[in-house]
Amino acid sequence: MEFVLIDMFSLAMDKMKDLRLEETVIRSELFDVDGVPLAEPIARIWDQVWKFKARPDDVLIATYAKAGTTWTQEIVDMIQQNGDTEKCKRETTYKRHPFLEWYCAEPPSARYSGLELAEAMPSPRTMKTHLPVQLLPPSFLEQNCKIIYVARNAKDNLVSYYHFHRMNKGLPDPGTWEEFVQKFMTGKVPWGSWYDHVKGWWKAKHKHRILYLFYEDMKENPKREIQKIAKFLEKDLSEEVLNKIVHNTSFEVMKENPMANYTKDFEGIMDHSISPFMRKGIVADWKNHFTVAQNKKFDEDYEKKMSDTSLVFRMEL
Ligand code: PPS
Repeated sequence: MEFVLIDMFSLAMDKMKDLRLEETVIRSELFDVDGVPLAEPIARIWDQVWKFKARPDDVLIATYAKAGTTWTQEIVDMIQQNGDTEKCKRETTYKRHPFLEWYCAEPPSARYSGLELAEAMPSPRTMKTHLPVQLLPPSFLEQNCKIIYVARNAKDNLVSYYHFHRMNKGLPDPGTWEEFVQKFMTGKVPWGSWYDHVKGWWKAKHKHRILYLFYEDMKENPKREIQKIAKFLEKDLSEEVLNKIVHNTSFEVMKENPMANYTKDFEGIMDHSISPFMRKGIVADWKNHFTVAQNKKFDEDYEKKMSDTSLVFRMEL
């Protein structure tokens, strides 16, 4: 009897917690900025984002959301700190590297302005963005900043984005899995079309200082890809430091690192009990989500949308 009472009490507490979250956090709407849907707070400050002044020694990590940003951020920081894990734990990922366009005023516990953080940061700065290349503040290209772009195959990117929408109340409601697949295919998701994003940055890499990487290559051979990043950043790493970076940026280690796993950020916005930020970190998880019919429809549409690019993705290893 006692057990039943306690259980009912905890259920009631959970319910109250849910209600509190719903009351304080209203899921964001999307607003069109030059044809790209962005979260309402970003659209509101768009003029300031566009006018952002990059400095020549800035490094920018650009990705479509859920393509491996946080992983790349940790790799870059570890390279810059010459493998010193303590220095990399000075702050959470979110604060070490300003998320350029992200703006969130409410709730106060999750207040964040990427612009303010970046402007106050001494050089050399490393920043993150999910903007498609046509919305990148022009100063980054004018200043010839180094940009690392990471792309992930569409199906795994979609799966990761779906679970992220479920757990992150800063994003619109994803609807059902079926509905979300449709939204992704039509680009009606934050930061817009995956297809335009990966193709746009791919085209830009021919003209600008952009290192274009793939999540699948990083999974296949992290050491090789970390070496590529180090070379791009003009950093010499000893074999010992390189191995240390490989180890400390593995999914298993990062999942347990509170400075990289987002458990210390976005209190009341991200609910890791619904789906952890560090969810699976694998290639081909899409096979556990797509039905045969969904896969067929997706492939047909994919072929059309990707027919005008030389860009090729691996959907499995
Ligand atoms: S965000 O919110 O856009 O910045 O998310 P992002 O960091 O781009 O992507 C999150 C996904 O990357 C996985 N991840 C990793 N995979 C492999 N190795 C490491 N070290 C790693 N760190 C993060 C994370 O688990 C998310 O993918 P899914 O498929 O959801 O697990």
